[in-house]
Amino acid sequence: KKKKTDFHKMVGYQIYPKSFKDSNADGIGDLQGIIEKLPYLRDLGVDFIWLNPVYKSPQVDGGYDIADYYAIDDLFGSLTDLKQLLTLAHENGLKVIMDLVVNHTSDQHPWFLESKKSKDNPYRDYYLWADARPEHLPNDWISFFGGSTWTYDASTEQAYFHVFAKEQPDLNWKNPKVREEIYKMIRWWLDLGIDGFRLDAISHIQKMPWDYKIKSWKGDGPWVPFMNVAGIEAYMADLKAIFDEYGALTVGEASGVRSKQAPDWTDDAGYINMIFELEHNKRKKDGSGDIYGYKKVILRWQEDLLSRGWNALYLENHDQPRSIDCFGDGSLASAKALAVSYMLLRGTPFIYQGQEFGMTNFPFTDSSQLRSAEIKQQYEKLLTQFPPQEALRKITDGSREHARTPMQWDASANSGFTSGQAWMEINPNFPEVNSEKNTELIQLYQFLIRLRHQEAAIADGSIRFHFSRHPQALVYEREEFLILVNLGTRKAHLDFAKAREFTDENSVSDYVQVLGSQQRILKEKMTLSAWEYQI
Ligand code: TEU
Ligand code: CA
Repeated sequence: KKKKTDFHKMVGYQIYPKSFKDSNADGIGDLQGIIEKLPYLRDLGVDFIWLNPVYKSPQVDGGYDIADYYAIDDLFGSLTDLKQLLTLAHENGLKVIMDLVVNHTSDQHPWFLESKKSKDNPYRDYYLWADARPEHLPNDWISFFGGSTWTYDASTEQAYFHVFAKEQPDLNWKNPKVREEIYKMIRWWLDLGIDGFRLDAISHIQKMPWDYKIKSWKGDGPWVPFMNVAGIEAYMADLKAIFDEYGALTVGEASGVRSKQAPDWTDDAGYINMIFELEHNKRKKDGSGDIYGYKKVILRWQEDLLSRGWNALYLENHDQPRSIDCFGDGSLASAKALAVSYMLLRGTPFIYQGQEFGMTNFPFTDSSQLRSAEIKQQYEKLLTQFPPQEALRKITDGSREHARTPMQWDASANSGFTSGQAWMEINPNFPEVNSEKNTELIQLYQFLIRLRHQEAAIADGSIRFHFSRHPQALVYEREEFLILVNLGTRKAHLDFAKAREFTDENSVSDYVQVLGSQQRILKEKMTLSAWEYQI
């Protein structure tokens, strides 16, 4: 059994390979491109990278539809490239974790191609099939991407089950052969030398019985029948045993696992190291982020995992719009305040590519700029009700397309991303917003990463919140540190006499500002201006 990774002081960096760096001018980011940029990541100071899927895939859902778990898609390079990336990353002190997508495969995976052939095919039970008629599906459950979770197959007069797109049939975890195949594959990658996994949609692998009726649309809404359903424990325990053997670094996308349950999932006896909560991503009606909602979710997860368990912290990923526009107001000041708001919390922070220099949402003007199949489909649907511009706005407000535009490395042609034609349009603001220009924000990230590396209080200390009900000020203590952030443009007036008591050892005046040139003792009352932060 290998020693587990000391992830408390680590910072992760998420790479969406298609849009990170193209090395061969085909307009698509690739593994050699990532290799070229390893020095950049080393300078930023992060400890590990998480690669979104690079496996062989028809790319219906950004590579989350895998056709071969053991092969790299030609788009990205080869297994040799991946091995080279591992070696060089490790030489640069960077660990590498990969996406583990085992709730479903592509409908082009050989298992599914076999499974589809006949009811008595040996692979039939690798997936979830049930008797059906075209107008009478096994139940009325709804998929995450809209429409039924069932797709009818005329040749066998049955339907197969999928919680995402119809091109992503769900694997049948009840079948021991399926589990064996998956566990074998996990070992194969860990044996190859990767350092761990981000477990995709892992809370959906167990489903309710097919006759389960959706009672309420509140909470997890129509997705209750496949959100952290009882029975999942045994599968997770199997996974944990393998991860422990290798000392793998693991982070789960596990929606439906409540903050109260998360300690059981992520403490020493838990299945994985940490969980990405998805709750803070809730939007206001106009698609913008809800700061008070964000704050409330964060406080609850921090408090519920204080004595046991561990959080994965993030503002952005490949499924969310850019934080500077959704929680911030587009200004650099707001991006800085947001960085401070989450990087020093208790947990392991992740930075999504481009976030570190303030990449913004994309100004969509035409549907030809959309790339993901599921968004294009929804757009077509909306067109039956709305004029094109309105349909486009509705579909792109809060859409994950914003996060997937190519990296803006510099002000040169194609933002230094490719010397060919980029697969997705580059944000026209790249001459102003790029990794060479917004160094102030990058430096702040470097500073925050250093704090976590050097200060035990930040890596491992406890956390205590003050002004919990303030609509936009986030104030917390990490032992000898006090962090204050105003997440808004209105001034925040803080009266410490009215704040919850500070820890016995510390009074407000003990905290000195360590940022900036002069040191300033905090006053009993203080006002934070727009997006101001103090550490
Ligand atoms: O996302 C899955 C995802 O967000 C759901 O599991 C989530 O639980 C649900 O939407 C709750 O509201 C992952 C990937 O991040 C995404 O890019 C993929 O499209 C998806 O899985 C399918 O693999
Ligand atoms: Ca390429």
